Amino acid sequence: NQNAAFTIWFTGLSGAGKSTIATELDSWLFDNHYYSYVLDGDNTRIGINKDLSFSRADRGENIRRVAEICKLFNDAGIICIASFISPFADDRQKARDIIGPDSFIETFIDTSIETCKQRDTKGLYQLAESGMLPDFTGISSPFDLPLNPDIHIKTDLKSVDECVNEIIITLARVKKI
Ligand code: GGZ
Repeated sequence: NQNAAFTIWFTGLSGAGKSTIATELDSWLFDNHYYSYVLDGDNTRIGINKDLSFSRADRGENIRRVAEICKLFNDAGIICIASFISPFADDRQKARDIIGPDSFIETFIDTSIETCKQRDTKGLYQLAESGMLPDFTGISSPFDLPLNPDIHIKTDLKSVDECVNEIIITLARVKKI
């Protein structure tokens, strides 16, 4: 495939479904003969970003480094699916600037905080609400709503497959995949 690679940037709360949708999209891309890679907190915060906390400044540095990695992947011809809470609008804008505006597809995985709290797969919301986990996004740290995302997926009433299909339809339109 001759088209330039790009980055699909997922933003959304913890428990919104970013990783699940990212994994399914990654597997669709593989099945359709695209090279792609998922970057998320799990594979970056244990390695290249293990010196970073969840303070305002460290989240900014987290997003900056990840954006630089996405740019390298894209240069190598690989589609990046970046799955980070990335709660601050100015960090997301900086990521767009680093990756290049034509290669950055901001995708808001929009799940209500009530749904995220109900899932609470890792018990982090409960910890945060009891005050034992400071600076937790949505509880004690802000999430700037994306005002003009390239793709807006309202997950609450949709299946994972429906969410992935919506993304693919938009990628087909704007990126000719
Ligand atoms: C938010 C936190 C926090 C705090 C630990 N705030 O749902 P998870 O558990 O598995 O994924 C979340 C992950 C968020 O890392 P990111 O690199 O995506 O965040 S950011 O973009 O804001 O830099 C969550 C877990 O780390 N986690 N503490 N205080 N999420």
